[in-house]
Amino acid sequence: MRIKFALGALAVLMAAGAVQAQDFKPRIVRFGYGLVEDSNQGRAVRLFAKEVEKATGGKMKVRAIGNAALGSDTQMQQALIGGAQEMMVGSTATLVGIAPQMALWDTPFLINNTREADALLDGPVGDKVRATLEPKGLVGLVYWENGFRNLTNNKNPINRLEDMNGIKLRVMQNNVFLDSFKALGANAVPLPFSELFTALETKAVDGQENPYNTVVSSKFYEVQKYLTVTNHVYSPWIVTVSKKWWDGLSKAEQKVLMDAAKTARDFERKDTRDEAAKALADLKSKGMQVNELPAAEATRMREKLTQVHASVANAVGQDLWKQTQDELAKIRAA
Ligand code: TK8
Repeated sequence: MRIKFALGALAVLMAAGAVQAQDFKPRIVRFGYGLVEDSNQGRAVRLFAKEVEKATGGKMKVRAIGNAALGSDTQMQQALIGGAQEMMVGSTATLVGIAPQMALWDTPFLINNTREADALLDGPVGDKVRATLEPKGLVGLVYWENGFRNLTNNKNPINRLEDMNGIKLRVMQNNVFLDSFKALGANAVPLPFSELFTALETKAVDGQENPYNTVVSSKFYEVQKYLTVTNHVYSPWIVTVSKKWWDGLSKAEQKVLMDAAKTARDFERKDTRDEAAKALADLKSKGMQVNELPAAEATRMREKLTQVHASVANAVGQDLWKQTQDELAKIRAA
């Protein structure tokens, strides 16, 4: 009885072993990201790494490399396309030059809350935008949360729209962001994220805009005095894979990466939201002066920013724009 069981178990193990040996090759995955290790991005990449190693019995090893040590978002994107790096997570905004439909996610005030964000990004619209990367040499696996963006600066508190006048504001390297902040009267300067802290520290720029989490993890509170709650846009991150490398993987390996990216996504969104809920109090205690815009001024800002909607619709195509509005209406009614 005992021997029979042991033999049976052995046969099962051998069969599983045979499948595994064939499906998973020893591989090193260089996975780059822009934020520091102690950030929502870093924590999620480390979870992803663990999941992949577990699922492949240690065959696939993920090297999580943060702090833009492999380059800025745009440099890493090019490395993925060329096949010099396997994976990354970063902004969708810097992908617009490669896949114009990504500009959809830069639309100010498109998404009102995280429920809408998850449903839109994980639904047919998110899938359609993601798919536009493949012909460009990138495979977009899933969206993670960067978050709702808010303004910080070192010049003066923003209480009225006019307070934006002449503020030298770093924006992501993307026309929608450039146009949006020009429309608000700021002097918008596109810069890679990896150069941002130094630019703020040396006062090459006066301000920037990013979710609370990043203001905390990147220690922008050390070099920025004022924070204005604007929630002007919800930014996703996207986990991407070099298509050159992806195409050489077995179906089982591809599935492991996709599953791990999803598990890490669910963890990351919760982690980001928990952290964001505490971040404002944290930033105040670190000495930042925080203000909410008076409602009338928020409306004025919103009106200025929604002026860029027509050009986003043009850039991404009217069909996709309409599908997005329809999808959002459905999500809001649900
Ligand atoms: C990190 C960036 C960052 C983004 C930005 O590499 O550039 O401001 O919000 O999260 O992707």
